[in-house]
Amino acid sequence: MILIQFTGLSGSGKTTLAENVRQLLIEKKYKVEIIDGDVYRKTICKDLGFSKEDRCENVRRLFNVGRNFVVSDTIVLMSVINPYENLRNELRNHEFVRTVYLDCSIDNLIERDPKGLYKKALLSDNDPDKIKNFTGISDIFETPLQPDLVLKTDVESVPVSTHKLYHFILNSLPD
Ligand code: GGZ
Repeated sequence: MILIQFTGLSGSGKTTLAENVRQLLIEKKYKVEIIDGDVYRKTICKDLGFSKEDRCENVRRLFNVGRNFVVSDTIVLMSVINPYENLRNELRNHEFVRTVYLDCSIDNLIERDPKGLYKKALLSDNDPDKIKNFTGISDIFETPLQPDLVLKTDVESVPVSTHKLYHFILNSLPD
């Protein structure tokens, strides 16, 4: 089966699109597993923070979880920020991996900010509530140079992005 490595900033729609597409695929009787960074950071990745080293370790651990599902005939949706081009390329070397970039402008993310994380990332340095090393604000997100699919989640609606992703996955499945 295949593993979709999402890449995109916090709030760009990774979780929403993964859940929508999972539902559609389940209706078609496919086995689907969502591996969400935010969820696994509370379990097997709870020792990890947001340094470059920890983010890479996080993505590698989740990928190893994912590949075990791939061999058992499951479509894996790996929903993580996944900010580094080198590491994304390392994963791309596996023929069962596809890269989907959720492209959303930082202005739009700051405006939406459903969890209030951007607001906290933008606080002044001496504020105790400030989130440091926040991707897109005070930490790097390297624009993917060779994604297999780009979804412009700030200009297209959730149903449109869901539809595109769903058909992309169906077309990517092995015979
Ligand atoms: C980025 C952070 C940070 C910092 C906490 N930078 O949108 P969310 O809230 O629910 O999911 C984000 C999650 C990022 O974890 P990932 O495992 O996807 O990141 S990575 O691939 O870079 O390892 C966000 C929240 O954690 N969060 N602090 N500093 N996002």
